Amino acid sequence: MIMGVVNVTPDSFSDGGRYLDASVAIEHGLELEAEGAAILDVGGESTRPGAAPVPEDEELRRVIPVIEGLLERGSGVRISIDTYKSGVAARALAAGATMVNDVTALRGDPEMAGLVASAGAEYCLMHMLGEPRTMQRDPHYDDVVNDIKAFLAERMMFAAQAGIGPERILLDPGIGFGKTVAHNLELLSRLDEFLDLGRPVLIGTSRKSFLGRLTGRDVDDRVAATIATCVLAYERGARVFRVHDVAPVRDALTVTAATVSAPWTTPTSTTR
Ligand code: HH2
Repeated sequence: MIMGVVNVTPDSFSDGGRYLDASVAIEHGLELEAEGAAILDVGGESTRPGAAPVPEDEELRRVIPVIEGLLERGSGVRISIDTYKSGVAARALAAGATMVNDVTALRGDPEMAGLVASAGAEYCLMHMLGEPRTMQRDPHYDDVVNDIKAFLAERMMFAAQAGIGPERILLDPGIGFGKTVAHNLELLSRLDEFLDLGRPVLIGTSRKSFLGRLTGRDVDDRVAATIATCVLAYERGARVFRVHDVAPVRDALTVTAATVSAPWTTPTSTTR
């Protein structure tokens, strides 16, 4: 399943300012849907290291018209709201979103767990070390995979106690959120270990800076690098892919999925 990113922000690290206008963001979301996104993740606040916090009323002003507009224009896919604020999540769910993507894993707002529980929403539980302002300052783990697995397991228990059953949870190790390049690579390489937690794994590598560090490419030129990580993550068991470039990732994952899942069938005849 591909989750297409719809950032309604002036300052997101890769597409800040491009979709700040609601009508442009709606068009963009519909385009990602036509390219094969099964989920649209609408966000009104950047989480990049050092990003400025956005007041709730401004975040609402950015995201609610986009969610409403997508549905008015006939969007038929799931809509996820990328926020840690319960007030924003509540309005987004009322407007038609069905999933909350909260990078604080229920630690950012004490009202979030109760809201998600009572709304019956799906919930993406992501690992982040510290907070966006400081997370990239010398992050340390004893064992990056085991530490993050323990964190996600604890957060799943917390969610369950609040009434969010495990069947509604997606797990995300949080690529780039308080991680060095080496941490990100180890997480990808050992991604299959997260399957022990019994929930689908979501991965967000799209255009991220570790890909720039490895390839020397600017943020707009990291599609090939993003595809490499998605293909590898699929092979290691990830099933939800949060990306900006839906069409090329979809092609790559279609071929990957057809290749790794026996029995092999041929959708259309091919001669070479
Ligand atoms: N990455 C970003 C934002 N939200 N959510 C999840 N679950 N997983 C991620 O890896 C993830 C996320 C960062 O990407 P982007 O939205 O493009 O940038 P910004 O935070 O600057 O808006």
